Formats: sequence, structure tokens, C-alpha cells
Amino acid sequence: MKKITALAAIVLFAGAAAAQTHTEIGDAPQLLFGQDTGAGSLNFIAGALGSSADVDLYAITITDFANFSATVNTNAGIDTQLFLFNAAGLGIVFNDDFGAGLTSALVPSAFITANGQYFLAISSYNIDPTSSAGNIFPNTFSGQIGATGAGAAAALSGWTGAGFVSGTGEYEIRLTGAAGAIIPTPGAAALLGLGGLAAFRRRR
Ligand SMILES: [Ca+2]
Ligand SMILES: [Ca+2]
Repeated sequence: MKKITALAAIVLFAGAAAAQTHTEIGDAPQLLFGQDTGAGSLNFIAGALGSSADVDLYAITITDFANFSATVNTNAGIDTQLFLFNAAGLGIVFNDDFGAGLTSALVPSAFITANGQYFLAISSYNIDPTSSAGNIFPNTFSGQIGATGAGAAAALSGWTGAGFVSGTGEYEIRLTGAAGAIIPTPGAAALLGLGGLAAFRRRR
């Protein structure tokens, strides 16, 4: 995100309480458990696709699923894709092109039915998520698309395809109905009684 954009965002949302931006730290991982986005409300994620192969995965919390949205803004000319996964890494919904442009948006949809912890991924077209059983989502350009690929029943474990970013492509994802997420380390998860998550980590 360019500084001028950040400044504009701050001015634009100056009247809103505690607008919070998570800025990508280094390069966010492309696989579970993504990158933490902190505590408190989360209004923007600002990052960059640093190469044609880059995919960024962020841990987020959906706090108001009926009003959850994620909208990509970029001046870098990236043809983006957005993917939402649940806490277990299963595909929920994706969008490639929203409206008339090539950027992406996830809007309130029948696919998102509960608050909780999720993972949000951004890739450049046409890098798609895979599981041990194949592609998680179908190859569809428009609309809010559910996980109906051959690999939908298993968790995110890889990415396939090639992207079209040349050099660094900066992006901003505007969020509504969301808060940050901090994924517990295995030790902390065990202390908190999150045995399922700890077990999930151990299997990796
Ligand atoms: Ca990145
Ligand atoms: Ca796109």
C-alpha cells in the first residue's frame, strides 16, 4: 500500500472508532496457519504480491458473518483472486472477478454461515488452492463460488497454476464484519484446551 493511500484511508475513516490496518509482515505464508492479524477490529489488510508465484494467507476472525465482506483495491493492475477457508482449512467461498473489473470481493453470501476463525487468501489469477484430493474450487471467473472442486473435502495443502504479477503488486483488502486473529502456538493451544487445533498442527 502506498503511503498516499494509507493517508487517504486514515482520513477517510478518521470518524470511525479504532479503524485498524494489518500490514503484511515480510511475506505472509501461503499455507496454514497463515499470518496473524492481531487483536481487535480489522478494517484493512495491506500487503503485496511480490512475484508471480506469491500467495498471501491471513488468519482473521469473522465477527458479523451476515455483514462480512472483503474487497480488494489495487493500483498495481493485479488480476486478483480471493479465497476464504474455515478454521480447519476447508474451502468456503471464492471470487475471481467482482463487477466489471479484474479485482475480487467476497460479499455476504449463503456460504458464510457462522462467526469464528477463518483464513483469507489472495492470489493473482490463476493460482488456485489445492488439497490432497485436488483443486478445492472450480475455475470460474465471476460470482461467489463455493468449494465444489474435487479436493473440497480436504484441507488446503498447496497452490497450483501461474500468476501474472510482474514485480511487486501492492494491494489493500477492505474488510467489514471482521476482527484480527492470533493463532495460538501449539503450546499455548494445549494450555487453552484447544486440543483439536494442537492435534491439527502436529499432523503437519
Ligand atoms: Ca506477499
Ligand atoms: Ca480476478
